Amino acid sequence: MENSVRMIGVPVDLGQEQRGVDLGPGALRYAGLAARLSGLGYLVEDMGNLPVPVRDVLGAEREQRYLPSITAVCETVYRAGASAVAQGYLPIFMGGDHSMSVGSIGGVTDEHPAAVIWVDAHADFNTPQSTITGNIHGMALAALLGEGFPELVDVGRPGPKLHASDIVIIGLRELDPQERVRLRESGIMAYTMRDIDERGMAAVAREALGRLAHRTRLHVSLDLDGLDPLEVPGVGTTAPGGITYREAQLLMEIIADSGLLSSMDIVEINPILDNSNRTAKIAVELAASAFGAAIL
Ligand code: 6HN
Ligand code: MN
Ligand code: MN
Ligand code: MN
Repeated sequence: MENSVRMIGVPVDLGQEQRGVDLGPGALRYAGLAARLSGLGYLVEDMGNLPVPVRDVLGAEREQRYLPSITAVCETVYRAGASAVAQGYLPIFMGGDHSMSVGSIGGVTDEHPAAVIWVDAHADFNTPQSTITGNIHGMALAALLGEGFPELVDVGRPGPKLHASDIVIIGLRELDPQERVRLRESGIMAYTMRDIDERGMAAVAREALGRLAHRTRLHVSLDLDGLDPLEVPGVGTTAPGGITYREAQLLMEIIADSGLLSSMDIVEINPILDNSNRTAKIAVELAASAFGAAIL
């Protein structure tokens, strides 16, 4: 793929309730993301952060779960993603919570379709009807498939941005009851922790790529809560029993081998909940592996 990376900060925390996930882009910068990728031979350009309204001044939107502001942010993310791809860059979207992926994945598929590997403890497949929390970060993947709030479905261009066959979820272990029914009916392939435990990450990763072989571009949406919270404590919605650092490394290395990586999200890092920026440092190592860092 391209040799130029564009880092795009999206300090959005409106898709969930914990404070601190808006600090994710800074945490990734301080953990050395740009230097790590330049060390691999990429030309790295950091475009800074996209404008995101501060939650404390959005009092009136609270009861709408910040839907108008999240929609506006996702429109901006969409345009930044679409221009990055059109200009020949590999964009890395630094969240922020997972609601921003409605914009990032929409934007990178503006001209050409892409497959998506969604690394997450969760499916983010709720709709306003199925959700328990009401949090929009739990609805991002559903919106990308055309379900839920029409404002989110129509971000950037009208209608769904992905087919069920374009997506695999890896690391799944926590679903809300109605979300579970929805996911089972959707046809989306999800590799649960049981699959990883029984078959191993190498087999899961290779099969996942095989299922996405009808696409020539690959977007990785890395929600850090897909990893085990013992290893990455700096996330807001923790679920025990997650992907280990070593399994995540192997997944990213196998993704790099495919040569298909064309864009990436790194989301849900919450430095306020973290120990010494450990979660962002691990995320930087995983991004480096996805972008082709090899041990030998
Ligand atoms: N994420 N299923 C829960 C909800 O609130 O809908 C958790 C969602 C987590 C979202 O981690 O990106
Ligand atoms: Mn998520
Ligand atoms: Mn998650
Ligand atoms: Mn398809």
